[in-house]
This record gives sequence, structure tokens and C-alpha cells, in this order.
Amino acid sequence: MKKILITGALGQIGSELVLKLREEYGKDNVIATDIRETDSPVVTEGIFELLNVMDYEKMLELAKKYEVDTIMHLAALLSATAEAKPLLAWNLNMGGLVNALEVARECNLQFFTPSSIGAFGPSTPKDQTPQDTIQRPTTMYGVNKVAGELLCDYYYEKFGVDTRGVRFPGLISYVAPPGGGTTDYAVEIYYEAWKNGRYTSYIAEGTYMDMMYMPDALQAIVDLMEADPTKLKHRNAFNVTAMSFEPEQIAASIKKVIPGFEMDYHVDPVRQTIANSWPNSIDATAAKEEWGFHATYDLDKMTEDMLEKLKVKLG
Ligand code: VAH
Repeated sequence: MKKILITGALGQIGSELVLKLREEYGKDNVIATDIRETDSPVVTEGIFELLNVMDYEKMLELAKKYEVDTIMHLAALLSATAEAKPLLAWNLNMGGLVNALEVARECNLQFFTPSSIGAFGPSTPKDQTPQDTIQRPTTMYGVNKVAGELLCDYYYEKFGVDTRGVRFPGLISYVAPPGGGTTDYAVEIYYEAWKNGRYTSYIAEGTYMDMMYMPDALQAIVDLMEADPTKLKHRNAFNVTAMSFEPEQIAASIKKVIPGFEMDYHVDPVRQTIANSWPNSIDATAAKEEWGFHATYDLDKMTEDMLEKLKVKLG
């Protein structure tokens, strides 16, 4: 992996992954793309191109123009948005993925795209969900993620494309707020705690979900892409996680820093239904054994860093 094209570069993962890859591989070796331009450093401090991932010809043109050897496909609608607009989600999430895989096949590129714990459903074992288990998700996002995992396996087996991926848990970050996810409450709570000292959670007490701080997620992507391919038995969709918590636990962690913080609940039935269909905790043994995955942030260490960074960001 030396020269990388990234789709969805202004999204929650992309906004930080682009900056990390520019540091690791050099500014001229990271081509950030998204459907819009903003004043983000992703646009202003390196190579940026406008790209709608539904435009295969443009994606192919950019891959050839910059002579990339890797494509990281991040552009997608997240779970709650996908549930509100299921056909748009199918067309964008699957159409964009097929285009990116076709560009990777055509140009012989290494390929990364994230799956999610959303790829599991109510009939999946909920605690310490295994790497290989039943996947019958009941959301359009989950259907997209399972289909995406299978498609990436197919492009590896059939065309020899070096596809790799992880099943991300909820990702928590302070740079670009997430949009349209179910786990976003675990990001919003930090912003609200800092600004107002209180938060109303749309996810119910006792709802456990896997989570990870963004620095660990970014390192996992780099480590997987640089891993020895002969060691990868699973290749795509590795379970990765750092922690699993329910709203009361993240509130308690925040209270250690902001003693007066208060939380109450106003449950959103749509996102609660999605969250209920997902695991309580997943097992990341395969990722640890096959490419040395490890997380460095636990809940309290993440809370400390998030609130520090928001203090600077929000003043
Ligand atoms: C979502 N943040 O909530 C994403 C993620 C596991 C959750 O896929 O849709």
C-alpha cells in the first residue's frame, strides 16, 4: 500500500483517516475524494477530487490519473439513514461498492471497505459474537454489509483482488461528527456533556453495543492493510472492538470528569430497534491472531481524551 484513493473522505472515518495516511505515506500519496467540498484540511491540505461513487468512469479515471495502488471505499449511508431511505441505501451502498471493486479489479488495486457489527441480526449469538456465525440482519444497512462482505470475498476468490475489511463497532470521534448512525449517541453525549452538562439518550438504559475510539479504528485499518496476506484466513470483515457499554456506563465515565453531568432518556424506537438487533459484545480473536489487532483506549481513557479535545474544539 503506497498510493491510496479514498472515497467518502469527508465522513466520520475519512476525515481522520486521510490525515493519518498523509502523515504515514506522504501528502502526495493520498487522494481524498468526496461528493462535496468543504474547508476541511482533508480538502485544503492535500490532494482532493470531487467524486460521486455512483460514477464508475470518474472513479476509474482518478485511479489511473494518480496511479494509485490502493482504494479505501468509505462512502456509505449509515444504519438509521439507511432505515429511513432503504432503496437509496441499497443503490448507493451497493452501487458504490461494486464500482469501487470494479476499479480495484480493473487496475489491480489493494482494496479496503468497512463492514459493521450491523452485519449481525437478532438470531446471531449476542454475547462474544463469533467471527464466523449466523448473519440474518433485519436492517437495510445490515443487508448491505452482509452483501458487501460476500461481494468482497467473491472479488478475492474470482478475480484475485486483494480485498480486506473489518466489522467496525460504533466509532467515537471528535473531528467530524457522525451522521445517521445508531451508535451516534455515544458521540453526541460528549458534545452535550461539554456544552450543557446534560444529555438525553435516545438509546435505552441497559442497551449494550460494541464501541471503539477513532485512533484505534484508524490503526486497525493500517495494520490490516499492511498485514502479511498469507496469514489472513478471514481477509474481509474481521470482528474488531475495544469495549462494550450501555448508556449508564458512558455517563458514569463522563461524571468522573464532569461530576455534575446528568443524563435522562427519550428512546427513539427506530434506533432502539436497530440497536436491539445487534450484538451485546463481539469476539475479536481472529483479528488478534491473524494480524495482531489490539485496541489501546478503554472507556475512561477515551472519555478523558474526548473531553480534552472537545474543550479545545468547542472552547
Ligand atoms: C451506525 N456508526 O451506527 C454506524 C456503525 C456499528 C454502528 O455501523 O450505523
